[in-house]
Amino acid sequence: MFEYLQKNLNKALYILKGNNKITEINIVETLKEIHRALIDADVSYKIAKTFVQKIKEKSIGRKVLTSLNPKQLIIKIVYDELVLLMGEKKMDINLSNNPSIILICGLQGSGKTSFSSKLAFFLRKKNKTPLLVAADIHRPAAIDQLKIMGDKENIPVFFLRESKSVIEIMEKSFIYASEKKHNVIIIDTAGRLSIDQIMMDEIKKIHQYSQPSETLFVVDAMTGQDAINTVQVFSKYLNIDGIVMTKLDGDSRGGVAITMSSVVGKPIKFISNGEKVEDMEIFYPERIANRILGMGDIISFVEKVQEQFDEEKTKKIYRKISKNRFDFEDLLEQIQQVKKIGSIKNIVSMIPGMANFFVKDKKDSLNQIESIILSMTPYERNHPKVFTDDIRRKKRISKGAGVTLMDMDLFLKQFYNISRMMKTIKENSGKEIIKNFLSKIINKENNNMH
Ligand SMILES: Nc1nc2c(ncn2[C@@H]2O[C@H](COP(=O)(O)OP(=O)(O)O)[C@@H](O)[C@H]2O)c(=O)[nH]1
Ligand SMILES: [Mg+2]
Repeated sequence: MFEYLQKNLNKALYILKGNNKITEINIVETLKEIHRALIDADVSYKIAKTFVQKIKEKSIGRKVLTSLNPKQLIIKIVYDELVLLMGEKKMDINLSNNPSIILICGLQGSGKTSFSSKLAFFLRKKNKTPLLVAADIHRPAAIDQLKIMGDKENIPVFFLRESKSVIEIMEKSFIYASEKKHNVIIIDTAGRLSIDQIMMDEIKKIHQYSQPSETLFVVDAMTGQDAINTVQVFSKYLNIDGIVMTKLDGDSRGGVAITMSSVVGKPIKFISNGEKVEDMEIFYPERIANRILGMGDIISFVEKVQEQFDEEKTKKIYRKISKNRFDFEDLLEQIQQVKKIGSIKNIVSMIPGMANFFVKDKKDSLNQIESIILSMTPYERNHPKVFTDDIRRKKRISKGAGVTLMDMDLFLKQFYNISRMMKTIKENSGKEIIKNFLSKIINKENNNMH
């Protein structure tokens, strides 16, 4: 979806590889490339310029911490700026009313009807009972389209084939919804080729009558900068609560998606990337920034892993962490849990680049860590510090595990880093700690690739 931007930003960041200091000189080239990557991805000139300026201000003169290299530091700065640009936090839709009425509007062909059925499908999975309402009175085929999509997923669709009054459709659909106890009503409206008076009058009438909890405006990402203009014009007439951006699977370059919310001041709430009913997701600025920077969707990955984790064991580990006693035995347990999930490669493939790493690195880092720990005595497993400055011990283990002394040192360094980090997050919940812990491990491995 954002591969294009991802590829070019990574190229830009590659310049810093191997440098151990950020200077005015080596950053200039990088910033120039970042600027170019943004423009190529259809980010407006003004935004690209400000973006690069901010990266520059934040990076020059910054001390690079010993555990980071300059490239990692810049990635972090770019990441933070991207998240800010995209609106920072994900914005939920308001579903607190019963029924919650969601009004879907947008130009013709933007994807309103498809999105309406996708949203209904999505909400039903969240235990809602949505009703789809066909309120496009201009194209008779619009009813059939919504009906076919609804029927396929067993989602009821309300329509009045003969009616030419949107108000009548509203009125009757609301009565129907209350009889059938639908707690969400999704209204699919008619679009036009461009925003005109007739369309606006009609949508305003629907809006006034239905008093929606949520008004969503659907835009086609493939229309590029025009998508931004359309939202700006529309929201002058009618206050919208959020934007749905569709067709991000097309050859859209993603720039519009990342800049939309800061330009128009309204959040993107959903994105759609295909024609199938499940091709839709909530817009999470942080996760998308992660994907764009090739760090993959680490949070989604971690959550997926976490779902499979044994709550009891998690609690136990939490207790150990809070007593500052996380040791190799615990790490081994974590690794074995991750492996228990089955095909780690499958989960790992959610992270671009990560899959590559696993294929390329035949040693398979998890197995390697596991064999290192298995080569330790129980005493050593419970006393991680015994290895500090004890080269004979380290040699013995590395021999037993069939790894080099360098691998062993790298592993110990990572482990001590993780333990140090854990101390600082003691206040968090157990879940958070495991989440952080895993993403740290994954990040580490990912960082090795850069
Ligand atoms: N590839 C792709 N096609 C989409 C997406 N959303 C909608 N479409 C297609 O775009 C066309 C117009 O969609 P439709 O929902 O009828 O738009 P409406 O006129 O706004 O109701 C249809 O052919 C859809 O299948 C998307 O995210 N990706
Ligand atoms: Mg339609």
